Amino acid sequence: MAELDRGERVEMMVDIYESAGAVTLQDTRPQRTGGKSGSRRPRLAALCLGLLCALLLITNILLYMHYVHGKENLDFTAERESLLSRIRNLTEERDQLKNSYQNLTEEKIQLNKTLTENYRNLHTTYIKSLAMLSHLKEWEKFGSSYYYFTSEGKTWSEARQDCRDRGADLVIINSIEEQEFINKKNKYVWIGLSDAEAEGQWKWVDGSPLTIEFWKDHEPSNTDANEDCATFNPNTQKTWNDIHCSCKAGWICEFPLIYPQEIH
Ligand SMILES: [Ca+2]
Ligand SMILES: [Ca+2]
Ligand SMILES: [Ca+2]
Repeated sequence: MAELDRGERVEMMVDIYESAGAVTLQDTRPQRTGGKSGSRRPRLAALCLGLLCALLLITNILLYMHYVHGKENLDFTAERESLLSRIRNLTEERDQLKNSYQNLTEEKIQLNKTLTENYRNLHTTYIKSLAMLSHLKEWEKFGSSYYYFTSEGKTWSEARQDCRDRGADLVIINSIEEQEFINKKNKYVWIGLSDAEAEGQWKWVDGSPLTIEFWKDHEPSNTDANEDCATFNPNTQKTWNDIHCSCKAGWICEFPLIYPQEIH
């Protein structure tokens, strides 16, 4: 061996390695051939398992979607019932409000009527008060009224108009005290009593019927069927007489501080 040159030793070592590699390849080649057919089964199993997992996943997704959809349907039904209930409640409230509105409208109309009537009465009283104040020094107070006496000759209607112009009306005799008060003035005058609207049905100028009477004997006579206005003839206890309304006489105006309908 020592006699072998360097080139021969190298060739020998190459041959040894190649022989060793060939042996190694011959040992391993059959094993690789047998392993190729055996590795297909795990891959197929893995593929099937993957498919099963995918199928299971899809199934789960479908079940979840079905569950969610069903739950949404239930939620929708409950919400629909809730909304219907609210609609019913709102409808009832609307009907109640409608009734309340109608009642309030009727009350408003009634209040407006009352207010208008009160305003009209107040305005009338105001105008009467102004007229009364302008002639106050000519008036005489007795009881709860002011009285204006005049002997100027006018018809019953003219006399009444004069009283109205003064914010008052012809006198209404409500008591024996008022009768005696007027009697003491000793004036022949018109009083606010007439049966012009219905013969024999004597009424005061405010529309009230007689509550106390002081007719002279045999009066009211309605002489010539045309005596519809009452005069006051002083100096007797019974002083009233009906005469023609177109006759001339003095008159008495009365401005009550209390309205006649408030006197009981
Ligand atoms: Ca009176
Ligand atoms: Ca008459
Ligand atoms: Ca008469």
